[in-house]
Amino acid sequence: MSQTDPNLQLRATCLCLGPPGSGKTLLLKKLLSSNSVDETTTSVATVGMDLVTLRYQENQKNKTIVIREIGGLMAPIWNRYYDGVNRVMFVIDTSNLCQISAAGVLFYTILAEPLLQKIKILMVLSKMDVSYRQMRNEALLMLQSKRLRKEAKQSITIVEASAVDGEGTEMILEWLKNKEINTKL
Ligand SMILES: Nc1nc2c(ncn2[C@@H]2O[C@H](COP(=O)(O)OP(=O)(O)OP(=O)(O)O)[C@@H](O)[C@H]2O)c(=O)[nH]1
Ligand SMILES: [Mg+2]
Repeated sequence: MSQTDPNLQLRATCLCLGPPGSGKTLLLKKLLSSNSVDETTTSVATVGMDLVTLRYQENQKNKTIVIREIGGLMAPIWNRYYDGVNRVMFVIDTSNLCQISAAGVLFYTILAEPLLQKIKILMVLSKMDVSYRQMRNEALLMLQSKRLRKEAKQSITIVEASAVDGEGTEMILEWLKNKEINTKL
């Protein structure tokens, strides 16, 4: 029930962003098909962008969500794709604390972007299968997540996830479908 369709480019209203190697491609693959990813699955850096189309049924209607992943190395030109966007999934690798401040800078840039003041943001703490709680707490502290959630204009939801064991994927799908989700973070 899923496919990547280059003709749907203009309708991508959700962006998937985050530093290089933070786990965007693998997570999107997992969202498309939970059986397609396990610990042996590998991915290559996204040069340019990828489109992912999620299809599902709700109240007997067919619905489609198009997500555009733009590779972390493309961060200087992410802003070319902000027009018409109403959601951003921002993926941060919590197992790599060396990258947290770079992730923070990119995240703040998104929060400050005039075109993105009214969007919903999902901060995805990825690779939880190789991270652990203390690292996650450190990451949230370094990102000043509590303050951000209080002060940012955007609604920010935080979720822990793993493309390898599937943690958090249900919540991400619910968020994409615009359902309220309750997270402990
Ligand atoms: N253990 C573990 N490894 C992961 C997970 N997600 C991604 N990886 C690994 O992390 C590396 C980078 O993953 P990608 O999904 O390609 O990262 P990306 O964010 O798409 O990177 P760019 O496209 O370069 O911006 C790969 O070697 C993946 O196998 C995860 O949840 N757990
Ligand atoms: Mg990628």
